[in-house]
Amino acid sequence: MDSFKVVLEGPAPWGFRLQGGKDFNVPLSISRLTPGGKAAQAGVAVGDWVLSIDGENAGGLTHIEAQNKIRACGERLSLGLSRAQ
Ligand code: LEU
Repeated sequence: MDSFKVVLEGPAPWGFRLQGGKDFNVPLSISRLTPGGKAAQAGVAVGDWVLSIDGENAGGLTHIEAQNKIRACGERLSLGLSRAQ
């Protein structure tokens, strides 16, 4: 696994969708990207695991908690991601 961090400059939309979360018993991951959107431009890929949001471990978050945390980021969204090589 290759772990890395991306920082997106706001405002939203960030240009991605999440799937999974603690309530689904599946780790959070990127399920969809808007072509040319901020996340895609920053090198985020479909399938990337979301390890942290805004510097905080995302492992224990439900799907809605993770979405809310992302929505609370206005000017800057920092994501810790991990990708299978
Ligand atoms: N779909 C939202 C966006 O692209 C992100 C979602 C995870 C709240 O800004």
